Amino acid sequence: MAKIKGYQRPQTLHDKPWHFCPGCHHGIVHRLCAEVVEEMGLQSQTIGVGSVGCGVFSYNYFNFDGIGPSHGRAPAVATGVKRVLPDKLVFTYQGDGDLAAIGTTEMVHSAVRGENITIIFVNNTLYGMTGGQMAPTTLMGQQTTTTPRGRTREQAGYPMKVCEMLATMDGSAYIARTAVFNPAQVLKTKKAIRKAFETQMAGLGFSLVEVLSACPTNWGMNPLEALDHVKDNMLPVYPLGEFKLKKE
Ligand SMILES: Cc1ncc(C[n+]2csc(CCOP(=O)(O)OP(=O)(O)O)c2C)c(N)n1
Repeated sequence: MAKIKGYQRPQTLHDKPWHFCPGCHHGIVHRLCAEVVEEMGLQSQTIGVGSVGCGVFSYNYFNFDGIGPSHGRAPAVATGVKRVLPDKLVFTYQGDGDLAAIGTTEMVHSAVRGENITIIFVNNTLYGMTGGQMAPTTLMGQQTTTTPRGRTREQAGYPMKVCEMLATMDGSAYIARTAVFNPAQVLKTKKAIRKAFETQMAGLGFSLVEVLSACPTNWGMNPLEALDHVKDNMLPVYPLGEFKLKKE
């Protein structure tokens, strides 16, 4: 009788339990990055650049080389690493506070320069690690610890749409937004991460995959309610899809 092959932890992930809250999507996104690195045969060639936020311990989980930069500076650090070691796969792993607030300059200008790096951008619409403050990506009306009555236009303007913005830049080669609220979306996210890494290894330029993610703890929801929140409230503001696909 044929044996069913069950899920196995990739060699690119250490055998350690996650520190993430129940229902958090960081663990899924970590696993997908690790699986793609393994499937592309790049374990010994990969350098992950972490961030400050709930993804800060990525170097504890990824079983390949990694660097921990200061808050928001991951694309600048990745730029330096990639320029010195152009044959490596270099990717950053960043939250929306890290990428779209404190690190806006690094994110925008690495795309403007067309740096041949990849950004994995986990958008949970707030600062998770520090207790749920508003980020540029917070939805209109969303309650956070710094917008207890909901985000308003007068106080904080509108949600920042990173993919739409970066897709306009000549230096960007692959830009996609995905989600992980069901198995089909998880597989699409994995494909997008693979395309981004392939884009980099083909030397085509800057790539970014934004993954819409749940933060049940800071949203004040249980994990199932948080999945619905991604579908019902985040998708209308942050539509999924490929925004840029440079072939050569
Ligand atoms: C220079 C600096 N400023 C502020 C902080 C505090 N800080 C740590 S994590 C964080 C927010 C991270 O949020 P995000 O990037 O959205 O990631 P998440 O935790 O939601 O995954 C902040 C402001 C810091 N560590 N360093």
